[in-house]
Parts: sequence; C-alpha cells; structure tokens
Amino acid sequence: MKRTEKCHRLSTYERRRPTTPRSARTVTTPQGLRHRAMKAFIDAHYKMMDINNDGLVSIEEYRYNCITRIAVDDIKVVDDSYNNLVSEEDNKRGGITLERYQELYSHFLGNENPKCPAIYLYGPIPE
Ligand SMILES: [Ca+2]
Repeated sequence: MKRTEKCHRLSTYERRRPTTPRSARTVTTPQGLRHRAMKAFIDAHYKMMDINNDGLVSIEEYRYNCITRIAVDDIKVVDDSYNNLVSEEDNKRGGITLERYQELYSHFLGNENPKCPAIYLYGPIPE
C-alpha cells in the first residue's frame, strides 16, 4: 500500500467517526431503548396527524386521520370522538399539542377506566 492511499483511508475513517464525544454517548438499558422507541413512535404519529405542522391537531386533522384509516358513514361520529377526547384547555388552544398528545397516549396505554377520554385517540369506538 502506498503512503498516500493509507492517508486517504484514514481521512475516510475520520469523516465517518461520530462527532459526539465518547463521554456524551450514553450506554442505554433495554427499558431506555424501548422508552425512546415508543416516544419516537408517538411523536411520529403526532407529526403525521398535524398536517399543517402548526403544533396543534385540530378537529379537521383528527377527522382526516380517522377517515383515512376507518370507514365512516357519518362524520358526526368522528366529531363526537374528538369532542370526547379533548379538554376545555385543548379547545381554547385550538387543538391537541404534542405534549397533550403524549399525555393522552400514556392514558390510552395505561388507563384501565373504560370512560377515559383517551380511548378516542384513534377515533370512534365501534359499538
Ligand atoms: Ca395542525
């Protein structure tokens, strides 16, 4: 191997090296990885719902998300779901923020109350 070729390989290696210092890269536990993956999933779903990217999921965006996934005969059923899902605060803001969505999602997964508003996170509940 010629000296110049070796130098080239070293510089390629240098370019591929992570820029984050080793001390800043944390060792993550399986629970931590699951938590990060779940958070990424929830955040990605929220971004998909927030079509105009204004940081709020409005009733129109909720409707659109529902009708692209489930067959709906009457849009009123979807609107009723949205109105059951959101709080007064959400309505004052004009929709669901990411933080609120994360909260609702945690209720969706962990709350065993069948009347919990978060049951409407994915749309109307089939009768
Ligand atoms: Ca929006």
